[in-house]
Amino acid sequence: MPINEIRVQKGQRYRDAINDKKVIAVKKGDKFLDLDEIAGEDEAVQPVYLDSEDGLYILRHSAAHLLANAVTNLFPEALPNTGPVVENGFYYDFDMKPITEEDLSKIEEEMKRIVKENVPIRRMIYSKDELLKIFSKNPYKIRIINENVEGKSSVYQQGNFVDLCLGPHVPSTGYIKAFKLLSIASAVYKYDESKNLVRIYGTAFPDEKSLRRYLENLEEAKKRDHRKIIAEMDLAVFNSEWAPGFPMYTPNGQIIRKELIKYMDYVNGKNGWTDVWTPHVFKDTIWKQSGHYAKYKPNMYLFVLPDGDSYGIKPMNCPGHIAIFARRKYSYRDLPVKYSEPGTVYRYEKSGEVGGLTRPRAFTQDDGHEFIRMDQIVGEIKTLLGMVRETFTTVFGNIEMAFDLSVIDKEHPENYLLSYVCKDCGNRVEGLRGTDIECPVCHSHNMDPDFSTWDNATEQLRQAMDSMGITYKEYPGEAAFYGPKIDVHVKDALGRMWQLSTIQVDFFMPINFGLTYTNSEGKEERVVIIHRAIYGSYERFMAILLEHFAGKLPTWLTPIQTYVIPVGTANAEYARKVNKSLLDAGIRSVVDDGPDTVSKKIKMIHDQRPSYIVVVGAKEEQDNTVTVRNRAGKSKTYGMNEFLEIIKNEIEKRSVG
Ligand code: THR
Repeated sequence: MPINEIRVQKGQRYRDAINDKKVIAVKKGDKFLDLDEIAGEDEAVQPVYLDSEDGLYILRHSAAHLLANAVTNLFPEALPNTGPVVENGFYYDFDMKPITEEDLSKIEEEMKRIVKENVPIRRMIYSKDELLKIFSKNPYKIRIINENVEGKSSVYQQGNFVDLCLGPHVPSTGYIKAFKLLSIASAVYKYDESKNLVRIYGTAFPDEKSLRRYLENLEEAKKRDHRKIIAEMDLAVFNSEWAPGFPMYTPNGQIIRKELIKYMDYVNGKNGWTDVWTPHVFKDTIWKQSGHYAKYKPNMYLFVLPDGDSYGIKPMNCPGHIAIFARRKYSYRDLPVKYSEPGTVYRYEKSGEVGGLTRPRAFTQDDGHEFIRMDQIVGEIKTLLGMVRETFTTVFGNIEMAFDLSVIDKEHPENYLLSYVCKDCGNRVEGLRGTDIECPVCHSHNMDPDFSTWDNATEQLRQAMDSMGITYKEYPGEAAFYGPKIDVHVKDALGRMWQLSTIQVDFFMPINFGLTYTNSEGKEERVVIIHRAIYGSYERFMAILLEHFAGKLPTWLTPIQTYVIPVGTANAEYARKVNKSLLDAGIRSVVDDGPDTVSKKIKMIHDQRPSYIVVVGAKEEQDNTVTVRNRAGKSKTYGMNEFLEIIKNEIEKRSVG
């Protein structure tokens, strides 16, 4: 039974106070310590179990050291740089000659050998001078020491291998039983772009069973890779020569996209959103005013026309929606004003970062901007969260969602747009960002940040989620520079979390564009903008849908809903008739009345994943029935009209299956 607390006496080694092999470290306050450390006083510490979240982190960190130990044993000239824990595993970067898959197996074998030897892992403290001597042959470590160590620091030693590290680690290499090296990549050294390091990725788990499950999931994820499914179902075209990072949709892909847009139109419509259209290109004047130019310029596609005017292709839709909002005056009764648009945006990403539909350079957001009063935040956020829940439950069925509240880091006010109050003259300025803020009235630099607007908005976001019974985690420092935000993630069929929706409160652009309304006392007040996307973008959403359903999309989204096959040429006429009835009922149906056998046709259409294969022979023709095979391979015969009703109902309800 895991316990929460262990009492240790002054001078006692933690290891000696704990009699449980599953405990690999201890936690004292918010600090983690090795089991070999000695208590400085009588105290209570928390045991860290190998199979806990903290334990897994320590295990993977130790596995990264094990990897570096094995690499330097086999390739003595290799210079280790850094080896952090990452999501689902760890990596280590080495300055060394490129290695092969065969080398990877050898490294893994060497790691196993070191594990079998159960080498103790020891922590030692050295002065900066001593550290510089210990690592004198490794310029990467020297740089880290020079940049980070003041006075002294710890190293960890296991046998002949020593690494600069703060720890903690498992007590000995024998603890790292279930691990696997996954891949080799090349990583650019961040201080010298001409230097390519060899990055080795791996993972480790507390037991073999969890490792096996993870590796099976990884295999399944490869099978479900949306780029593979896109090719099989003929959904999109990626042409790296003509349009690098700009996906194009084929007729099949456009069907899915249009269905998603149609559904979002429906959700928007019933929640008071009205569709607008904005152009893809604006003059740079708008981008300067919105702040995009200052923040987004390196990611924008910009051009100058012969008349000297400069333009930018939109990286976001907000300025366009703002330009529409700003066309007239508003009273407090007119708000909220809600504009939505499937708005295509263009963001330059380095070529190494572009791939498939998850990282394109052009994508279409199911974007929306609403212009509201401060007192409307709770109500509007609740409506938006309701839209998020409805959308994901409709599209995915029963799906786990996680909500993050990203809030300001008050320790770093310089990162955000804030109001400041001058301590000398009492003047208040709004929406400034940076350090050393100057009072525009008395030029004093004695300015106090005023967090009240942020606090108010953040509290409204909390209230909205609390009142809906939504549990969420707060992330200080993750807010947008213009306001707090809620991000929604879903857990897919393989247990992976994907961030989809974003709901952002913004006080900044209303200031930049002078967006106001007249309040009930006839005074002008600033509006608040909420930026939101429910799917996120159509591209990313489609990728996630394809991977979640392994391409077997619910019928309403499937490009080919029915595929009609006659048993023989004698039934071809009836098959065409059945196909026409389906088409007439609005079903996306295709008939294959060619000479191939039924089994060959079924095999040929397999990768396109039609919802139903409708096989008709003499018996069906005589009875005016259809024999329908679903994706699970089960067949059933229905009257023609009966089947039409069933499939129409399934599509209309957007059933998940
Ligand atoms: N401008 C916002 C963004 O791109 C959307 O409105 C959600 O993140």
